[in-house]
Amino acid sequence: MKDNKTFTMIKPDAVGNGHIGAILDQIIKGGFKITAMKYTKLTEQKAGEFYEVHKERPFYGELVSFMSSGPIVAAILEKDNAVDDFRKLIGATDPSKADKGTIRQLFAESIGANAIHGSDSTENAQIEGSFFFSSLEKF
Ligand code: DAT
Ligand code: MG
Repeated sequence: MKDNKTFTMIKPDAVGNGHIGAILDQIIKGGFKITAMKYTKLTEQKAGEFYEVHKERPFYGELVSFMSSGPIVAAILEKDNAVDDFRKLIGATDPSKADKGTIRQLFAESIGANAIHGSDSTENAQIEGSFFFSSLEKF
């Protein structure tokens, strides 16, 4: 599979704190092209499905309720080496450990409310993108 796509969500904390514009600016300046985008809100059911892989983790309930607590921005991004380069741009899961200048270091509040999602593999980017977008919404 071609490794030139990843999937992201600007999470409810960052949307609520007014950081959509600043985060999109970082993404675009980072060399990513937006090939799909929507402003939406997950139900608890949908957030539970999206994070199904984390079902057994102790923070799953908290994660599902946080991710369905307010609107998000979902997007598919294109760039060479998209998955790895985007993980570098967003920084570590725990913002207190994220490198200076990364999106999580700049905008996240905590390990749970950490501003942004980035896929962990090309295969998952494909699955996650299709969770939100039909073929008519991907460019
Ligand atoms: P990432 O989002 O960096 O890929 P992950 O896939 O391990 O991290 O976890 C998914 C999300 O779950 C993460 O963005 C925030 C939440 N999370 C992870 N570890 C957590 C923890 N120890 N306590 C609370 N929430 C956590
Ligand atoms: Mg992950």
